[in-house]
Amino acid sequence: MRIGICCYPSHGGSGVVATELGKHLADRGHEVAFISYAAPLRLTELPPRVSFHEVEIEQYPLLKHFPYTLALASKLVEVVEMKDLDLLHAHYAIPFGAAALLAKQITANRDLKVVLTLHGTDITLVGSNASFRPVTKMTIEDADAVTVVSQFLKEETIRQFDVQRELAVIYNFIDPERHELEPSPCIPQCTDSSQKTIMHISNFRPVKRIRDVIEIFARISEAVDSRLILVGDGPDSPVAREMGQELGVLDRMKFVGIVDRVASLLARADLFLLPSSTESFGLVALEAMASGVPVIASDVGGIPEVIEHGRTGYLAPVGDVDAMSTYAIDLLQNEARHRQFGTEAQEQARQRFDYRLIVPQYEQLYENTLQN
Ligand code: GMT
Repeated sequence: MRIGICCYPSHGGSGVVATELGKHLADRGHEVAFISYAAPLRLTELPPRVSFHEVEIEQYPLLKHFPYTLALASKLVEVVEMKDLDLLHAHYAIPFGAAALLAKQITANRDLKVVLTLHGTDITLVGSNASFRPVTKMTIEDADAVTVVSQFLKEETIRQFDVQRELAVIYNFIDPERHELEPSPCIPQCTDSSQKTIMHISNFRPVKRIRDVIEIFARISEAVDSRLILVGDGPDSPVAREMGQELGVLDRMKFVGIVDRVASLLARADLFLLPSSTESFGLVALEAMASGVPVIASDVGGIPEVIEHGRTGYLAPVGDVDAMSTYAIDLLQNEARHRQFGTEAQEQARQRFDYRLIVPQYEQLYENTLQN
């Protein structure tokens, strides 16, 4: 098949899933064209059968806000025709799903199919915003096939948009071999092996509840000699610093910034924190599990479909930093249980979310869609 993929190129989960999916599809013999305003973070090289097409953004004095969706749709048309694409797979409803449908209309002489994957905030936050709602709903209804990354997101999409159509649940995935790496040498503080390493990876948006991450860490560090490694960057990065200063733990916090390959960092972690206010799946939690790291997370959204409470990590209500820190300390102080959780987490990640199980589900969906 010849497949066009459009996604956010930044370090968000939707871009990671889209990029890894495209690379695996190319490995399996398909032609894959990525279309975005920058090369996706995890597309560090162009493997065979993979191409990248940049949407150029030019500023005109007349246009206060550059109409990116239209520029993207035009680029999609160009790539569809140049590469003779069979389908476009849009990751995130806004603006990719809408732009892909526009490209389909423009190339009506072809039988181009549009597959849309909803990742979470495109439904729970952005898509349900009144300024996008009708477009999001139309995008979900008019795509040739729609996938969602969890059962939770399926129910939430039906609830919020009252859509009648089929939504296929296809989970996020990992490549187990990637998680057998040597620990990264890029965290010098981690060489002190007596200290426990707590890790958080995100885009530091309010939905990640960075304050809770620091609060939980402050409580852990009162009971256990530990450090907090923060990976990623975003609007709430300064909040993390302020809170660390306020709670007197800033000297035990290390900001690593944006990293394209997180597996070698996770290999250094003893515990992963994900206290988000909503999370449709929680790809980073799955990546932590694949590295054998137990996760303490909010009992919200699709997270319980990934983390098994009391076996691969612990879940607590959103904002319950008391419970989350008690669970964290309990695990860190009980070596046998910690080891057992880590082993179970790694096994479950491999048994349920290996890319070899998940990528064929997308392939099958593409084939069914093209046949219809
Ligand atoms: O988590 C983020 O803030 C990034 C966001 C995105 O769209 O890039 O991630 C969403 O998609 C991921 C991949 O499907 C999911 O694993 C994340 O749970 C989801 N984030 C939220 O729902 C907050």
